[in-house]
Amino acid sequence: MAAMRRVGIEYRPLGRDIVHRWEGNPIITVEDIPFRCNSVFNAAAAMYGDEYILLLRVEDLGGRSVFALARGYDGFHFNVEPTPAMEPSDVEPFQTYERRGIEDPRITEIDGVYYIMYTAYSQYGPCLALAKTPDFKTFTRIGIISEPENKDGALFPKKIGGRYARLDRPHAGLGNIWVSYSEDLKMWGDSQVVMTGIGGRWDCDRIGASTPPIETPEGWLEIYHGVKCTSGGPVYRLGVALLDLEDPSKVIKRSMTPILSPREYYERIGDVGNVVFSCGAIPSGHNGNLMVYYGAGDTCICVGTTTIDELVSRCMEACPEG
Ligand code: BMA
Repeated sequence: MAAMRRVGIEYRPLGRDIVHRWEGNPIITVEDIPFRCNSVFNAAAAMYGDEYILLLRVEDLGGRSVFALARGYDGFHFNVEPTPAMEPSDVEPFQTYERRGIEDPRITEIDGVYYIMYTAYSQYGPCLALAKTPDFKTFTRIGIISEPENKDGALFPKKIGGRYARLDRPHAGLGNIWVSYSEDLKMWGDSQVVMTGIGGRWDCDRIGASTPPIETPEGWLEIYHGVKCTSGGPVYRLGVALLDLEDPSKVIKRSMTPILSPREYYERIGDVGNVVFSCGAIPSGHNGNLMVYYGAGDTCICVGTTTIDELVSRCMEACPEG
């Protein structure tokens, strides 16, 4: 019988997820945001010195998203700054392409610069955009770096073959993960498909990069999200794959089963129910622990822990199509 735990007066199974929810979840809700807003979800994550940084997607009361900064020292407790760190720009060309908000940031550090790849949303559809900060105090935009439709951009933490590399997801309808390269972070190309969802499985309808890739001796470890459309609506889960270090268009292995699925009430119920969606994970300590931050139900932020070894071993499952 599955492990049981007491929640109110009910007992419910803990489930068998590979990412272990923190019992204090959710860690950030709308009550923790110092300004009025609708919801908070899908945070980028990074270490800055000994500070844990989360860049939160906060949806304002009108439905447009901005980014707010949260700081903490243990990875579980955070204080959110009083005003947004980034809002849709009033400077062109960003103004035109961010008119409907900025969404789903991912942070990657390269040589002391923290790059923030995010979705710029406008009436023209979602595009990828890039900004940078040296200190999480000042933020400078670099460019709108894709045509629509593209989202789920995640920059690799080092150059590959002398060029910057990113995972992205062109063509929302098809929803596959691609890799693209750039000499200067502004002009991107040489794009190749990396992974597609697998028919009939948990990720069959759409997939996209979630966290920026993590380098391991076995390959780039990528936590990605997969969508299965059901008669009750889409279900968003997290999975994991290992990509070739020299040529990340090659999938070495991927897990056939999710590492995290919506089960708890805060994942099942929200503005969009049945969603766990990560934009950032932080390796913690020297024993391969990984803090996985994720938005739940498009309404709050949660954290789960796992280890890099555990995720890598999940990728060693047989993968007939991968
Ligand atoms: C995706 C993105 C995410 C969101 C998810 C579930 O397309 O827009 O920001 O969390 O849908 O609604």
